[in-house]
Amino acid sequence: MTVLKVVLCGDGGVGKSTLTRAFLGREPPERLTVGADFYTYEYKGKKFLIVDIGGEERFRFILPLVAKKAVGLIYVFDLSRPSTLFSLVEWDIHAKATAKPGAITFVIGNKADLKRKVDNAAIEEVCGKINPVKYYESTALDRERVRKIFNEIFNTIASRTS
Ligand SMILES: Nc1nc2c(ncn2[C@@H]2O[C@H](COP(=O)(O)OP(=O)(O)OP(=O)(O)O)[C@@H](O)[C@H]2O)c(=O)[nH]1
Ligand SMILES: [Mg+2]
Repeated sequence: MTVLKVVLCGDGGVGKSTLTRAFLGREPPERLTVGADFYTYEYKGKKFLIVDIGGEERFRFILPLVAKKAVGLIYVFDLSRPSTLFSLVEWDIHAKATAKPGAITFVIGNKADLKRKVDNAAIEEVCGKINPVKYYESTALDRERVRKIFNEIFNTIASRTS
């Protein structure tokens, strides 16, 4: 069986691990991700390898290695920290350098429960450069919605890959 790789990217502390683990029905992470965490997930007869990268600068060297041949890229930023949105452009360039050509990309603005400091124009500008299939907003406080978003993402990836 082919394993379809999906990589979560984005700056440290934006909530990548919290969202991933909520989707998988697990407890929130106890601390920042060191290097990368790997999870397997089966859906519609397809097996996914979910790679949750540590967003800290010092782990950035891992990205081209783990993004290799990825079919899905999920970019997460923090709606209360504008710099995390703008840095997605860099994440995108480096992830797409080794991901499969045409990798299916999604952007998630997380921490919607906090005071919003990113305006829609900025999100549109960044999404214009990245060209995601869809943009979502989430908060880890609503695990049900997080699961919905991720189900939709994996459904899209599953239906567009063979
Ligand atoms: N208020 C709020 N806090 C959140 C949300 N999502 C995550 N957090 C908190 O943000 C902190 C960082 O979350 P992580 O999931 O570890 O972030 P990460 O992107 O995996 O960070 P790295 O592993 O360093 O890349 C934790 O204290 C979480 O509880 C959210 O939607 N709202
Ligand atoms: Mg993490």
